[in-house]
Amino acid sequence: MHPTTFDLFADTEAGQQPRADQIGEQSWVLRGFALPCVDQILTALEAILLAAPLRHMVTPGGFSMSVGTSSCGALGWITDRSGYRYSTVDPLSGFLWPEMPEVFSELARNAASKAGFADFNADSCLINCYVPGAKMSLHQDKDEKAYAAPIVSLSLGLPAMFLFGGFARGDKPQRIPLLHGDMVVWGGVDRLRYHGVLPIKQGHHPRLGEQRINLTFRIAG
Ligand code: MD3
Ligand code: FE
Repeated sequence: MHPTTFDLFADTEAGQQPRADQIGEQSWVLRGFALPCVDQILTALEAILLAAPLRHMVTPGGFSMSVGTSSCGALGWITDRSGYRYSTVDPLSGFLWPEMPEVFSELARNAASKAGFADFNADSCLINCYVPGAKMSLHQDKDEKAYAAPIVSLSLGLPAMFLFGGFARGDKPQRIPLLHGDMVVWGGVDRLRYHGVLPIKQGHHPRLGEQRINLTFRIAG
């Protein structure tokens, strides 16, 4: 499938080319959508990671994830030997996850709205940190209570090659490059598609150094 592309904004700022690429029936890449507020996002993110540091969680099968993770919001996604689930408490600290900053929830709501999903109120933000070589294998997101709401993501730092598959693990995925400031909204019929991230390539990002951070906003509860 070839993505269709069109201008998102009437008032395109000089030097930027905000646009939307349709990658599925109800899935959109909003190129550079977060760039205007990326400094505020990173400031808020630093505070969250002081309270709830990145850690390498263990899958039910006993493998340590290559991606470092944390969360903010009412619910955080966790995994350990007993399974994948959402928890109100950070298992590392025993305290509630840090609150979701308004700049996070507003950005996610605006992105969802641009893609046609009104009133998106995320109760969970998963923070995934990739260093070169880290990856995420093809999987479906099935730990949320309802699949009606979309999922919204923000890519920061090093580029990634996102894999957007079909409804069976064996379906050949599309490869979608994601850059610093890009947002993706997946919903409706595309919500249960297989997806993953190829190993991140070596590189240096002027703002984030040798890492990619992905924020995934969901209605989990
Ligand atoms: C596509 N994270 O945490 S963005 C995940 O870049 C995850 O860290 C990736 O997959 C990352 O589960 C991809 C999030 C994402 C989430 C759900 C999806 C992409 C999706 C559901 C359907 C299709
Ligand atoms: Fe996922």
